[in-house]
Amino acid sequence: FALQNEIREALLFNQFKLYYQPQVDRTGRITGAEALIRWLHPERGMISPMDFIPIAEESGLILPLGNWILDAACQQLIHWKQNPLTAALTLSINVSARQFQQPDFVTQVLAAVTRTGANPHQLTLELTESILATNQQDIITKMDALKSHGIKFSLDDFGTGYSSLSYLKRLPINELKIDKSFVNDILTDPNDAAIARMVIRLAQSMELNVIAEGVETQRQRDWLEQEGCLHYQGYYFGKPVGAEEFLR
Ligand code: G
Ligand code: G
Ligand code: MN
Ligand code: NA
Repeated sequence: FALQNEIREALLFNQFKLYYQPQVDRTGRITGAEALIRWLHPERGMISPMDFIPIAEESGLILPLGNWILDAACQQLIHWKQNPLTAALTLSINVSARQFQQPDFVTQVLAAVTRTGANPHQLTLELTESILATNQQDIITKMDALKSHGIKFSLDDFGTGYSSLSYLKRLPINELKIDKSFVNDILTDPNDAAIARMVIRLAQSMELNVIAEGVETQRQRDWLEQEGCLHYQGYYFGKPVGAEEFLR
């Protein structure tokens, strides 16, 4: 309960900040970023989302927090618009299952877009396979509604959770994200290599974009390129950083 109250206060006192991790294409050019939230606590320093997102989800605070994230991300797109170097970047934001399951989720996302004037075509929502456990028609209806405004969807941590391949085919998804747990050992673990290869082939045959996360070395990147994965995210290209450092 203590942490719950602190999250509430942190929202009130503006202690959250979005960090941005670059996403690059095969030429190394930055095409976009993933927004990753940080809590800049006045006494405890920087707190990882792994330590507060689960509590925010349990307590329902993920709803106001999720709206704050949507707003902050859209505002960042507006900032980027003012600089030719960043004007065309896309921004991926993580959406919790609980947030997505709200009846007014579509309304909330579109409200943030309208309020800020952000271009919805530059916005990607990262969903995890955990959302797939709920009512299929409800998910498809929501995704279609947002898609009709130009918003895209990426399936995060792909391969780590619950997913039926036949179901995947019915969802209006644009991108699969190869989980970093597979990328980590692609060069040494034949099983991880096989899974990564399978995700790439699946994306290719379903005409989906595929991006590998957690790329830490040139050799991992080269292996992925050779297998046909042409978009990457990971420490090798850049860690998540504040907006000022991201611009630099
Ligand atoms: O950078 P990293 O340590 O940021 O993130 C840890 C975990 O927290 C990841 O699983 C990530 O998906 C999650 N996370 C980071 N930022 C957000 C966010 O803005 N919203 C949600 N729902 N989860 C986030
Ligand atoms: O949203 P998701 O669960 O995919 O969150 C991505 C997580 O991976 C974040 O915690 C982010 O900081 C982390 N991350 C990003 N790039 C790398 C990397 O190259 N190596 C490792 N170990 N973690 C990474
Ligand atoms: Mn993510
Ligand atoms: Na992931």
